[in-house]
Amino acid sequence: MAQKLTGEARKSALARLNGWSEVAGRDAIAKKFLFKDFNKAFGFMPRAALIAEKMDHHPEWFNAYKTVEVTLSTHDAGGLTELDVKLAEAMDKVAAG
Ligand code: H2B
Repeated sequence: MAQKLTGEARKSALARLNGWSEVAGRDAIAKKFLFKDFNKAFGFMPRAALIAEKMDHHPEWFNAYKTVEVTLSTHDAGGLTELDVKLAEAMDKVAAG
């Protein structure tokens, strides 16, 4: 099972990410993706979902109009792991087109 990220490994993993921040009060990261319109936001979701399913690592997310708010945490580990960082990077790539 993935290990919780701590210390230097956690610092460097978080430094790799763009626009993601640590969530207050829980060991998770979050990002609010802002798209041009609903079509782009909703188009992002199935593409990201297929990657998440392939990784067997799933986001918590919420769509409203052209925003998609994503929270990532590894439930099995009770906190942030490398899996969350990998999924965050993959989502950034999908969002960039
Ligand atoms: N997604 C996330 N975000 N955290 C997990 O711990 C997790 C998951 N565990 N997706 C997976 C599924 C696990 O429940 C299955 C059985 O592999």
